[in-house]
Amino acid sequence: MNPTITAFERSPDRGQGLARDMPVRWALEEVGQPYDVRLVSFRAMKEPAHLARHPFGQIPTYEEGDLVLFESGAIVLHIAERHAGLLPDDANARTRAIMWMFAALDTVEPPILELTTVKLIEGDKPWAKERLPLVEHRIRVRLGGLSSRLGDADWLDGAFSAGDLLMVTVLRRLNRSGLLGEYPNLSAYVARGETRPAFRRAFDAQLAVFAAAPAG
Ligand code: GTB
Repeated sequence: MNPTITAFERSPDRGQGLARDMPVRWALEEVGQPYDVRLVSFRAMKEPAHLARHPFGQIPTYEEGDLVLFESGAIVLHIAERHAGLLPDDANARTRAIMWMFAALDTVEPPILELTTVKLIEGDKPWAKERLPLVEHRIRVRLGGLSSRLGDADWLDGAFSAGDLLMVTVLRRLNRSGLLGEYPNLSAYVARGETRPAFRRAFDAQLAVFAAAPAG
């Protein structure tokens, strides 16, 4: 039986692939695992049936038999551990790939999420203009470190891994900010991820959901 994931019935990103079902879809596509999708509205996410799967009433969730998971990073790790293709066989290299998964979500993403907050949620606050450069500086510090480490390599540590999948997912949030363009190797890294056939299939699938959603 295919696993079932949940995704927005109508994603606020209008199909840009920025919602967190995207890394889960991408991981499933990379390993060739077909999946089903249950679409949920913002209201349904806060109802008991969904809260039983996700204590915070969010997407994505992942159901596979008796196993119910939330947290996109944990779901990607589960997929990577159960299938070949997203984690190296060598034990040390495998641990390093998992380290990069944490680095993406724990170290690189937080200031990037702050940028969304300051622009979209706090944009009308009198202090937002002053806060923006501080947040951008914190992002540049992270991008600088990542850019130096990546150098002219294709991927973070040898072959493409779940670490790259999450890092590219996180960096894509900067696509419209102009910040990524200051680091040509990181722009190329994201583009490399986005041209993977599995990424394209995942992206097209979530875009098709948005395209089919009633206008709102
Ligand atoms: N840490 C959790 C994970 O990685 O799974 C975070 C899950 C999460 O933030 N889910 C969001 C959600 O369900 C959707 S992805 N929000 C509804 C709620 O909390 O009520 C976050 C997201 C939302 C919108 C955009 N966008 O419009 O660009 C991008 C990302």
